[in-house]
Amino acid sequence: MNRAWAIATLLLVAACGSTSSVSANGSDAATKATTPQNDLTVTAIEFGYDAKQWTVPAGKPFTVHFRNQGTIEHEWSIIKLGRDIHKQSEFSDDHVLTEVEKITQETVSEKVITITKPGRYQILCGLQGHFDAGMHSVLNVV
Ligand SMILES: [Cu+2]
Repeated sequence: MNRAWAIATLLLVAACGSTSSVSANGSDAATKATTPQNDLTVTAIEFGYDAKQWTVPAGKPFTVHFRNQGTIEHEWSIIKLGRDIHKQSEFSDDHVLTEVEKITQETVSEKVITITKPGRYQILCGLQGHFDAGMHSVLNVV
């Protein structure tokens, strides 16, 4: 009986071990993208962000740590639901729900944001030409 328990425990440990090794080889990023986070680190470069999507909880504050590792200014703007743009020329400040204002290279800006309404929000850099160059992602609020 004791021996059987010992084997069961070993199998459990082995199962946990294999789960974490799966995380290490890439599914961690995918999980992070779909599990609500209340602490986001976002990195910007020319011309894009380090993730295609992030997920945050609805109605609760989350903190964005916005890092610019590019060589020019960038920003992280959340677009109002239903106001997604498809090209830069459609963009105006009127589309912006809230944003981390533009920062220069090698700087970090932090902002605490609460979005009450769940949905799929477009994220973009509104600086001239950056959207058209591919600088946009998605924020899922769940
Ligand atoms: Cu930009």
